[in-house]
Amino acid sequence: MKRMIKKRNKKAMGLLTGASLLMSGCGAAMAGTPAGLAVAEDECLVQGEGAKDLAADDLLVPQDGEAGSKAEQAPVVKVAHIEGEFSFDQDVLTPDDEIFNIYGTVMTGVCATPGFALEEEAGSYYVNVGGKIERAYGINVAELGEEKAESRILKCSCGMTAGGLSNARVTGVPLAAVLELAQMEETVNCVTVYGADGYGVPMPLTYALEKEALLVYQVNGKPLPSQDGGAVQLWMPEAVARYFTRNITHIELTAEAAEPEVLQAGEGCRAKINILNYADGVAFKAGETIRLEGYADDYDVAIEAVEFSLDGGETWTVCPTKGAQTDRWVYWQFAFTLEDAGEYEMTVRARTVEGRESPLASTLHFQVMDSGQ
Ligand SMILES: Nc1nc2c(c(=O)[nH]1)N[C@H]1C(S)=C(S)[C@@H](COP(=O)(O)O)O[C@H]1N2
Ligand SMILES: [Mo]
Repeated sequence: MKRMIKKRNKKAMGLLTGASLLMSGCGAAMAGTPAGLAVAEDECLVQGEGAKDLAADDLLVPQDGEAGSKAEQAPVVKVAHIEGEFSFDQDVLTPDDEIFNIYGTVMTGVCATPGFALEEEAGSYYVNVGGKIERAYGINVAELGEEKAESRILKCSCGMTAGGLSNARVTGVPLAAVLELAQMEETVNCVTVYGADGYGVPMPLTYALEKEALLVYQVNGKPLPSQDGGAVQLWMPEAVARYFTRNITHIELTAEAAEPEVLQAGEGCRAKINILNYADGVAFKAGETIRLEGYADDYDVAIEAVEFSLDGGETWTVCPTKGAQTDRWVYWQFAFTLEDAGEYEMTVRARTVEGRESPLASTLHFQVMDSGQ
């Protein structure tokens, strides 16, 4: 199943906080682009070949009942080489109210702990550190943050479902700063960050330090909701969300016979793509600008292009995402216009710098009505 994230009809872009989307015509290099903001500079290329991985038949299979009945009434109009204005921005943030339930509500039982409560009780920033160290100690992460806090925009991507991706401004203390106080035995090669629910995933210590793991206590400027007293969450840049232990209570440093394997995302969750602002069945007017937006991401592998097809994968318009970074999502926007009334289906997929194409493309079935209607 593709659409794990509930679609919001006509979600206004104003609901997204943070930097606004910059529009740039494909081909038009942006002058005065703020530093750190990646903007597409390249022309979207139209590819003539058919889809390699996605059979056209598969793509046109309606995704739900509603689209199904409509698709039977009117055949889908195919448009080859759809042209449009493409842009992307990696600093668009997931709205606050969604960050804490994007996994918890939609994916209960798949990824999140069932029964995860969103209580706004005062949480504890106190984390204990133990294991193969000279002396165990406790530390108040928020207090340490007064000196050592870092704030950056990061994504959190579930490696077990095709949906489940958020982008947030997080504030926290580097794991390295917390472990600085530990006089570790030389054999230590593994760190496990435990939550109040006993959850913890062992990972190589070198990996956690190289990735610059953060002990986060604020997300989008707000304290994290806490459970059983814990109000700190581990954020691991570029890693699967299973490492993002919530409600941290303690950190254990151990010496394992072999370093634990680094968790990888499932194949079906790679090169994630989603259209976020419309649901199937939406109607537009002929000649009206249709603006689609959504995300693309592939963990520690950069997204190279977002690709659009309005003919079931026979032709693709390839929009490069030059300069896209791996620590944040690629939030894309594609604007186009259709002059003829009819039923259409847009298919969007992502391609990574390693050449991987989204195993699950995202589709939007929509209608264009005569402007007089
Ligand atoms: N304490 C605790 N942390 C946890 C989990 C858990 O079950 N317990 N699940 C992980 C998984 S699989 C995911 S996808 C993320 C969900 O992140 P969230 O805090 O945004 O819900 O939490 C991670 N952290
Ligand atoms: Mo997850």
